[in-house]
Amino acid sequence: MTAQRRILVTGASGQDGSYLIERLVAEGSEIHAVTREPGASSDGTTRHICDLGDPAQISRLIADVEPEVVFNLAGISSVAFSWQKPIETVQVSGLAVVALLEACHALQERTGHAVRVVQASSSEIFGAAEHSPQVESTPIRPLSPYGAAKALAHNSVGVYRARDLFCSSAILYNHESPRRPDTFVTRKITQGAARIAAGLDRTLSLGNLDARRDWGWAPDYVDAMVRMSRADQPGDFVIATGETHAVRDFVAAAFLRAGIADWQSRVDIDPRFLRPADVHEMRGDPSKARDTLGWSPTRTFSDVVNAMVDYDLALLDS
Ligand code: F7E
Repeated sequence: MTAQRRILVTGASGQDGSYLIERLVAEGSEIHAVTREPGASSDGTTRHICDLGDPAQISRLIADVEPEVVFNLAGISSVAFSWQKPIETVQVSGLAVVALLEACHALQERTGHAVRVVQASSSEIFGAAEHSPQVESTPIRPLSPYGAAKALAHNSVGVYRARDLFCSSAILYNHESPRRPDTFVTRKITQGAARIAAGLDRTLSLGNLDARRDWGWAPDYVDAMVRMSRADQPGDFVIATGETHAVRDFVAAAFLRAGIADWQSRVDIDPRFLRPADVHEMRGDPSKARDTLGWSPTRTFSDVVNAMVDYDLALLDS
């Protein structure tokens, strides 16, 4: 894999954006980091503010920066939140991607230099999938506003690929790390378990414990997207571990790591955390990524749980 020169990363302040930028800066690339609001600039990047709700701002940004590679990691990433803000979700996670692809295509036409785009797609596009595991050709049937927005983006990547833009979709399954916000179930659980172990809280309130997810390690998924940006051919790639666990398995493993064997007495179900519709099981088959990109996950489910719990215990200690 060879490093590219000028790279633009949207969603720079998120979990994946932060891991990606650290890696690309270490490789010596010129990084343009895009965020919605002004904030401290990460070392070694040029910071840009862009409102993804405004297609004109997106085209101006691409025309000004003239990137060789774009990683689009921005948008609303919480499925739960997308039920409260469905229109905003479609704007920033769907329509904004069309604007971005159009701007990259226009840049390529104007300069004659190829532009590569990697879109952070999602397993939520498969929603009501009839079969597990899902593969790249599994029918797209979203069940949430988030999934519908991501499906628009995903399909648009296919449209622009047919227009000779090198653009790829990483169909990312759930991927976690200590940088995950606690609006997602994994971090909520690991923080909750650590707080209960430290005597700060008595119980943790959750929603659907039966949902099964294919949980991987976020830096691995960032590595897959880098590989996609440097591959010979663009395409769609399922990025997953191929294994699922129920939310209750995550709870049990996290509490045990925090030193609490009887998690049942510490967890209650609060209907506020149930969703109008929730995909029961998502499991991806990453064979294409393994065979084409040489990618495979480096951490198991237990590794992920333990790393997150250990981080949250240490955080409370300090
Ligand atoms: O929920 C259940 C919830 O919010 C996982 C995003 O990265 O992955 C992520 O979306 C499961 C669901 O992630 C609570 O009902 C139970 O079944 O951590 P989550 P998600 O919705 O799967 C996909 C692939 C993405 O693309 C998204 O960007 O856990 N659950 N109790 C709960 N979930 C939350 N958030 N909070 C609870 O209290």
